[in-house]
Amino acid sequence: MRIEALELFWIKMPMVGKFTTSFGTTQEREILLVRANAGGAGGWGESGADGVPMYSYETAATGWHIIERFVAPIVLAEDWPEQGTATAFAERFAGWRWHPMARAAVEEALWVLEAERSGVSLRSLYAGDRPSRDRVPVGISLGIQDDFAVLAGQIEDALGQGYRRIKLKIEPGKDVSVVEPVRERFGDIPLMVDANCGYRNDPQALEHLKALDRFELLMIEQPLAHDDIAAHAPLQAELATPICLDESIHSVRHAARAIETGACRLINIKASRLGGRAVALAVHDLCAAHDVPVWCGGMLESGVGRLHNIALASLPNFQMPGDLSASRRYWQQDIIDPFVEVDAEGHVTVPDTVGLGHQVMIDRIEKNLVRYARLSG
Ligand code: OSB
Ligand code: MG
Repeated sequence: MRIEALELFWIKMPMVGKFTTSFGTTQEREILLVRANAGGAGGWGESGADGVPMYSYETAATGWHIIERFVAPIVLAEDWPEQGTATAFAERFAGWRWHPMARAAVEEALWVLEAERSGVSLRSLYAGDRPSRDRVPVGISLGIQDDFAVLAGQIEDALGQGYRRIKLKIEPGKDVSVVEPVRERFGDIPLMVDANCGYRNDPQALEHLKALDRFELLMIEQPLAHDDIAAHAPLQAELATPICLDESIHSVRHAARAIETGACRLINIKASRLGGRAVALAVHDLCAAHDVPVWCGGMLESGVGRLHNIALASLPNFQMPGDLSASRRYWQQDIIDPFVEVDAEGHVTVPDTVGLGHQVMIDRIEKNLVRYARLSG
């Protein structure tokens, strides 16, 4: 099979509210979407990268460059198997060390294209011969707030909407002072924190994080440097609270090393960070074999990336609620129809219709378009 064209859509969408982490604030999200076309069918994928390199060195612009110059020429020149297109792509590019988000966006598009052409759901392709679920529990990720009353209002709303777990962003100086009043006000809710590497230069990281143990959090996500898995092992040995790694895990090898050395007890899976569903699945399976639960992280995705995350999170070792919020949590008008909704029990439904499962609204993409290209052989 030949891929006739790869279309790139670089969009910029305002967020309904600003989102602050220890690495910066996002108010407007730049997103790179890819559509892969063959034989009248099209499949959509999304790069998790933003317009600014903060979480990752990748941006919408670097993704554009890598795909246009290096990935598309190969994708458009080669003959791909009709079944297993996306797997063949992942294998073809597995030796590329970097730019995982650019590769993941193309891989995602090929998964949906393959689902469309085979008349099956994305979920069934992602699951393969593994069992998968019809609905998955969701948590919400809340940014750093200066005003506790604002944060408390957001938590109250989220619990009212059914969210199964609350994640609070923290940084040195905004940890116990945030978690303590939340525990006092909301009691025993499922609660966790994410430091986004914020304690990497804190000489008192251990003391500061140990002070969180008494709040019985589900986990502390990525306290130390992204490039220092090893530093998390002695920290985990001292903490009662499980450490979950996000930014540090870019490969199956990283996951294996983190588990072996006791650097964490949980892993956050983002297919974008890992370079696609193929690696995400391998990390999922490795963790399952070691009894390490995983959960699905998010990158403030549009509906396209959100639906990919939801399909992935239907796999069995995604044992904890994922960052898979409703479309309206981030977007006034998401680019999919219908929007992703969270039900009263805090679940999102995993579509089982053909392809991505929701319609991608090209008029909404065009309204937010920064740059477009159609690359063909
Ligand atoms: O660390 O999980 C993170 C958003 C952008 C970059 C990194 C992270 C996040 C989130 C939000 O926590 C997750 C989401 O709801 O998409
Ligand atoms: Mg995180």
